[in-house]
Amino acid sequence: MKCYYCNKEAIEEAYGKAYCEEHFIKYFLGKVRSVIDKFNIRGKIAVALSGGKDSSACFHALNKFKFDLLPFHINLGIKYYSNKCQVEAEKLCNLLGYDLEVIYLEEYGIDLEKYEKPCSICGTAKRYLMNKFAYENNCKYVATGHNLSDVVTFAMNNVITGNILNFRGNKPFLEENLEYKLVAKVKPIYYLKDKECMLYAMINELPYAEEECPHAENAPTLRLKRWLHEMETEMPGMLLNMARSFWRIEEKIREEVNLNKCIKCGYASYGKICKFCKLRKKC
Ligand code: Q46
Ligand code: ZN
Ligand code: ZN
Repeated sequence: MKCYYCNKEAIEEAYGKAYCEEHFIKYFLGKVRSVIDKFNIRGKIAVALSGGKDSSACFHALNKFKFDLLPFHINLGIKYYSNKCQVEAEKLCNLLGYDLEVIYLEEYGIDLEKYEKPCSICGTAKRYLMNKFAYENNCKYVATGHNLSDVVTFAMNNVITGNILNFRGNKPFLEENLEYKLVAKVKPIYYLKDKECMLYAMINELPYAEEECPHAENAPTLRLKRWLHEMETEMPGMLLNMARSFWRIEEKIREEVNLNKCIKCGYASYGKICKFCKLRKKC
């Protein structure tokens, strides 16, 4: 198959067009640019690097657009896995000429290994620490490497588990609310699928950890994601339509949410004490 834009051999197909390596990179960066332009992203961005392919691709793409970037990594303290992730995030920063700031979850008295089902604890802690880091470092935004596949899988999982009122993270951009110390959140690779992020990382030879978190093994969300990708192959554009639908639902629900300030830490909370402070041993 030939590239839609030139005569070279195509390496990937997206939405009915085939792309050679060069034009695939342009397609990828174009999708990132569309988020930047749509939400008028300007200013300092804290970039969360998990060590995985998606956040590596996200950081590399943002760096191409010459933003003022502050990369950071949250070391989750998960045996054999977290240190490997940190090493890969450090390698990427060295390659692109940045210093990596590292936050250790352990320093907050939280040990994920103690929980039978650590993922929701992990999610709460990551969301809290990302925002705190960006806020304390005067960043206007925090950027994460959530892609289209992740967003739709996460939303579908919320639907499946009946967690619809906790519906969030479906939009590529969430405004700041500085009264509650909430920094704006942006997902620059929102319009790109898992496979496309992997391809971008491979073409650019970006360091990333290939290992999955041990807690992700056998997670129903992995099977759900595989199923969604199979459906996407049969119905191209399905993931994007689903993401847009979830995005609209979230906008409707958000209007009804009341925020408070956590009485312990002063950051945003739905109750008197935020979930993160409840998790911490010493507060
Ligand atoms: S939530 Fe769960 Fe992931 Fe945290 S404990 Fe591992 S699998 S890393 S995205
Ligand atoms: Zn081409
Ligand atoms: Zn708190």
